[in-house]
Amino acid sequence: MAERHSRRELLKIGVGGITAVTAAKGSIEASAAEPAQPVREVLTPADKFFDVSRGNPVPHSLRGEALVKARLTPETWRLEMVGEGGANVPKTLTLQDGSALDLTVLMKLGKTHSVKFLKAIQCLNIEQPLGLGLWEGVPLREVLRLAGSLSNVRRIYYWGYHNDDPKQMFQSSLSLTQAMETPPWELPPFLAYRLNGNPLPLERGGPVRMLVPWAHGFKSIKWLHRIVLTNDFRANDTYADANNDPESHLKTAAYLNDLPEKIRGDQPLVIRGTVIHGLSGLKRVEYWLRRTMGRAPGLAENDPAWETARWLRCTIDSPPSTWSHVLPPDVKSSEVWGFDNHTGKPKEWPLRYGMTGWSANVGNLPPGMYEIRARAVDLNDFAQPEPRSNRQTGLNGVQVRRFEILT
Ligand SMILES: Nc1nc2c(c(=O)[nH]1)N[C@H]1C(S)=C(S)[C@@H](COP(=O)(O)O)O[C@H]1N2
Ligand SMILES: [Mo]
Repeated sequence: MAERHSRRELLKIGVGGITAVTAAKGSIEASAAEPAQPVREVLTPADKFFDVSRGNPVPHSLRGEALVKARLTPETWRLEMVGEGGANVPKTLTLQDGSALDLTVLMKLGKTHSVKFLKAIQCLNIEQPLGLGLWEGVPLREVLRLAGSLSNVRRIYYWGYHNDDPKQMFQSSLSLTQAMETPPWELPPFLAYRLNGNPLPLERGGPVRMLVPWAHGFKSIKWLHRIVLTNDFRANDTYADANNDPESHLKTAAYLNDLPEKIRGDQPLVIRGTVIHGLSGLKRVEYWLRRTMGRAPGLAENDPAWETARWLRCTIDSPPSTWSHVLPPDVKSSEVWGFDNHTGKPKEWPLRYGMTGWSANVGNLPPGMYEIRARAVDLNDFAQPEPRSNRQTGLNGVQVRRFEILT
């Protein structure tokens, strides 16, 4: 299964997932000199996202006639929308009567109702973010409006293309409220057909995928084919069946880049990583450097060292000074969600459900063995892995890297 494969690859990157129960303890001090910002990619190129796709063969390996038959080319893509379980849906969209929605009609809707949004894709079960994209599409509520005046509908189930083996099905769901009533401070779930200014590639779920801004990746169904309006109030998510919380929101979390195992001691050590601004906002990112005796196997959750940890502040990368170099040529930052309409600058940083880099200058270290950890603190003063450290809501451990400073 492709999912397994990519997880193994991620593990190869070297992720240490150690969790602390009461991680907010320990003192905070300002860090030393701020390191210069690295030149880094703001948007992840479409083909550089980590791929989490079920299916054998995975849908994006289909070619030619098989792709046409699967309705996964821009010309053949169709979306069905029907009712079940006692739902009253006045206007359905079906393949059978030729009313299924095609890409031309969807993109026409996008001319008057479009969403443009920088979102980090993060899997609930993988410890590193999969990528940050500029996603564009049409709010789900505009598509649901095509069904007319609904009654006896409480939930929306949706499916991506999968082959005829029911075990390979991948599905997710939202409540009707979540789809229809977008609060002014929030983003709507939407049907995305562009990524980083280009048509959404097959590998990322094109021609059209669902994107649920506040959620982990499992709600963002790729190769979207079917929407079912139901009066069943229960979530039907594939991820719920695998003992995950189907309503979990993206968490505020810091991730550590790899470090070499052996580092020269004659230059200051700079550490870097990324941070996702999740539902509860981001106050700061901190690191904790700890000298160890040899190859320590890691800290137990109840190790007293957590209580006396000295957490130091990291520097979150500032937003790019101009967005015209970052965004596609036909997209102005002032049109992107979360940016000010007049100034074209982000209203908060990092942007909600977005991801950015951070760094810290740890300075010159004497030779020896070390461990370094990083964590994010949210606007409610909860430090990672809190406030929801149970794994059903998503992996959120405090990451650690071990290294030796050479003489
Ligand atoms: N149709 C379909 N959509 C899917 C999946 C899948 O296996 N099939 N995997 C989901 C999961 S678990 C994640 S984390 C994201 C990953 O998105 P990406 O492959 O674009 O990085 O896709 C989601 N959408
Ligand atoms: Mo996932």
